[in-house]
Formats: sequence, C-alpha cells, structure tokens
Amino acid sequence: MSDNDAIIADLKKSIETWNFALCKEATQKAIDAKIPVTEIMDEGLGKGMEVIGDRFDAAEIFLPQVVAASKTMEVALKMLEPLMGTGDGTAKGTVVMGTVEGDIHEIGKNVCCAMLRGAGYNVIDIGPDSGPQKFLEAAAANNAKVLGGSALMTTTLESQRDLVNENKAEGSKYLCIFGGAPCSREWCDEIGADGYSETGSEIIDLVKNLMNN
Ligand code: B12
Repeated sequence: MSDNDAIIADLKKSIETWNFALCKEATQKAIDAKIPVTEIMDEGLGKGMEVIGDRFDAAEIFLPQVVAASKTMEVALKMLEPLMGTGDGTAKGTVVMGTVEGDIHEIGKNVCCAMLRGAGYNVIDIGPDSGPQKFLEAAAANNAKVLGGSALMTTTLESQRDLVNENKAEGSKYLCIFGGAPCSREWCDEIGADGYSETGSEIIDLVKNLMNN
C-alpha cells in the first residue's frame, strides 16, 4: 500500500470509528501530501460515511454513533475549507446552497459548498431546513444564478419540487440543481430541475456549465 493509500484508508477508518484524533492526523497528512481534496472527500471521508450509513441501516449502530461520525467529518471539513480558497469568487458567479425544508442533514451540502468555493464560486450557504422563500430571498439579495438544494430523505424530496415550483411562480429567475442520496437524475427531470449531480466533485462541472449558458 502506498503512503497516500494508507492516508486515504485512515481517513475512511476515522469516520467509521468516529475517531477525532485519527481524523485530524490523517487530514493533516493528506493536506501535506497534497492529495486532491476531491479524492480526500470521495475516496476517504465519504466512503467512511457510506459505511456508517450501511451499519445504521443494518441496526449495528444507532443515532448517537451517526452523530459522532458526522462530528468527526466536520473536523476534517473545517481543516480543508481554508485550503480550498475563500476568495469571494464573484467573478465566476454566485450559488445559493441549502438543505431543503424539513431536512436537517447538511454534511453533503457542506461538502458541495466547500467544493464550489474551492473552484472559485461565491457560495451563500443558507443552512439546513430551508424553505423556497429563503432560497429565493438569498438569491435576490446576492445576485445569484444557481440554487442548489440538498435532500437526504425520501420524504423531503418533495421540498425540492416545491423550490422548483416557487421559482417558476416568481418568473424562473434562477436555475435549480439538486442532489443528496435519494435524489436522482430521473427525479430532477420529473420535477423540471435544471441539473443534478451525484457527488460533490461533479457539482463543479455542473455549475460551470450552467454559469456559462
Ligand atoms: C449523518 C446522518 C445523519 C446525521 C446528520 C448530521 C448532519 N449535521 O448533517 C443526523 C444524526 C443528525 C441524522 C438525523 C436524521 N436522520 Co440521518 N443519516 C445520516 C447518514 C448516515 C449519512 C448522511 C451523510 O452525511 N452522508 C455523507 C455525505 C457526504 O453524502 P451526501 O449527503 O449523500 O452528499 C453527497 C451527494 O449526495 C451530493 N449532494 C448532496 N447534497 C447535494 C446538493 C446538490 C445541489 C448537489 C448537486 C449534490 C449534492 O454531494 C455530496 C458530496 O459528494 C444517512 C445514511 C445515508 N446512507 O445517506 C442517514 C439518513 C439520511 N438519515 C435518515 C433519517 C431517517 C434521519 C432522521 C429522521 C432520524 C431520526 N429518526 O431522527 C434524522 C433527520 C431529521 C430531519 N428532520 O432531517 C435516513 C433517511 C431515510 C429516508 N426517509 O429516506 C437515512 C438514509 C438513514 C436510514 N437508512 O434510515 N442523520
């Protein structure tokens, strides 16, 4: 196993075992080894969170452990964020990101925010449990072009549709993109969204294409 593979394995393990110390250490090592942030997220931390999800599904672990794993993930995200550039990015355009109404999951949304900031976009993060009006007001106040709504539960997918409809009702001023584990390209087509991406790395190209059109 190469040094970088070992670091990636430690990143994954730190989330699986909600080990703060290992997470800090492995994230620092990954930064020092200049492993791309997309790889740190997708191959390391994200894979660890997938295992947590599977073990939660199988009732091998329960909510407190999932919370502990999420808090561990946040430690890594905090360390990676400054590295990804926080320039205001207004030249490339503004994206409003939030988790849709009724849904408090925000790790995936935070990953997407960090990725977009790293790619030079101005990101307005309106947080979890955000209704359509909150998205639209933030977009108007910040002259945004794209609205990105995350949903992690089948029950809150409908809130993505609500955002598309509310945006339409107010003149389709913005482009709506969506993601989150239960979301799919088919679903986005069905509700009339402007884009979908499965991961935080793919969101960069998605937004780039929309901004250029
Ligand atoms: C961590 C977690 C939590 C944490 C959240 C902590 C936090 N601060 O976010 C806590 C413990 C608080 C939590 C709470 C709950 N959870 Co929970 N949780 C999870 C878990 C294990 C992982 C989610 C996660 O963070 N994944 C890691 C990130 C990096 O991945 P991601 O979110 O998919 O994001 C990536 C892509 O989807 C994409 N993406 C994400 N957003 C966006 C947005 C856009 C615009 C785009 C383009 C792309 C994009 O890019 C991201 C990066 O690659 C999932 C299991 C799972 N398999 O998803 C359950 C899960 C989502 N939770 C679930 C449930 C039921 C709940 C609770 C209702 C539990 C309860 N009984 O109280 C509450 C929610 C209450 C509420 N009203 O929202 C269910 C949902 C089931 C369903 N109905 O569909 C799941 C699927 C677990 C399960 N199998 O039962 N949860």
